[in-house]
Amino acid sequence: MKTAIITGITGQDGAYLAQLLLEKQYRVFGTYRRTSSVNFWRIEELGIDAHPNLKLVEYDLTDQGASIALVQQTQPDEIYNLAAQSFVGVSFEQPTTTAQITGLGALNLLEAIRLLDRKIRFYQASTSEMFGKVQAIPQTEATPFYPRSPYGVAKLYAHWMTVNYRESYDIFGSSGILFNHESPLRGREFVTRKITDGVARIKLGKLDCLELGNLDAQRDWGFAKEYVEGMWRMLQAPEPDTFVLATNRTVAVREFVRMAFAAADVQLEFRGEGENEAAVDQATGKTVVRINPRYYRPAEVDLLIGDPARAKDKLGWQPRTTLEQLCNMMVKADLRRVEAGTSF
Ligand code: NDP
Ligand code: GDR
Repeated sequence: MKTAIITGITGQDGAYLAQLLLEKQYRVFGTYRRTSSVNFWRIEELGIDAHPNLKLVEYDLTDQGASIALVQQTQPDEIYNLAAQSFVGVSFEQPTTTAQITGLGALNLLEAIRLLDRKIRFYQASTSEMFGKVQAIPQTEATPFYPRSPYGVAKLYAHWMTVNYRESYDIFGSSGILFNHESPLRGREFVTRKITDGVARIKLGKLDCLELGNLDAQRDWGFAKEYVEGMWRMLQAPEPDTFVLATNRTVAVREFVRMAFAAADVQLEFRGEGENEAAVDQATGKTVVRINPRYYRPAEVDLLIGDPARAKDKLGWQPRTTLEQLCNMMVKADLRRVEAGTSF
């Protein structure tokens, strides 16, 4: 039986990855932070919270001693470092905290591996945000980085430390440069889930109008459940490496808005430009989306589109769910939750 540590099990990817590893008969140590109220709704929704092979461990990534103790006490074969301050918008307001968690946090685990057991395989959750102001289209493992947020800069540090520990100490450290991936378990602050949750509330009469920021940003959105499978495959490969996981399709936020409302049988018409842009329900004439500049970012990533050819070739990984299917799945889940009054 293999043993894995998943940092950030209370997050979207941590929950899906735990589900996958439990299905594969792993013993899983999932780490969560001490908070004043528990935050296990995702693993509860997946029905794995009471699984006999899942142990929840209190842990903060910023604590070096705790990182060493965690590795010493659990003796893992694999560590998946998914914990992060992962919200780009907040990273502009809390750059130091973001650097400590998202950047240095990864180093704490790499150090624990270097000091305790160099055979442990390590996955670092890197991100397309490292491409930022993109230097090539589509982006591949060879595209130069140009991060545009404190989050992107912190992730780039963690990415290079993973590569450095691979080269310096022969540690099996792999870095997955994952493009945006979404699901019904996505946090409500991220734009896709904010939109699908908003659509559900508007449809059920609980909200009049959804406020968003930059509708022109283009993202390459995939389904999170498929992306965690790619993480696992990276750690089963013969050699540690860096891989892009993406769909190779890019869509503007505005189009996702249109798609999500359509999934609830609401057809939109967009009017106006810039801060005055708004979307109107064609059937009722009501404004259901308007711009609030408070959601603009000081520096934006305008366009992301990834080429996952290397992952397909070396890992046999490829995305299967289309954005339309994903969007439908998220809207349906949010309609169910809002109706039942159980939305997180
Ligand atoms: P989430 O924001 O949903 O989850 C992040 C997790 O990190 C949560 O469990 C959170 O705990 C935990 N965490 C935050 N700070 C600490 C800390 N100091 N110590 C321990 N745990 C902490 O992210 P996702 O699941 O969406 O993403 C997983 C990883 O992949 C992240 O590193 C993210 O940056 C990266 N990534 C995500 C992509 C995406 O599109 N989803 C794309 C590319 C990379 P708590 O619940 O207590 O806040
Ligand atoms: P991103 O995701 O920054 O790409 O980071 P997010 O969903 O927050 O934003 C995507 C794009 O939508 C625009 N946008 C808005 N974003 C939010 N959150 N709220 C709004 O109201 C809004 N209106 C427009 C943003 O400006 C942006 O251009 C995510 C995170 O999961 C990271 O951790 C991960 O590394 C990257 O994806 C890949």
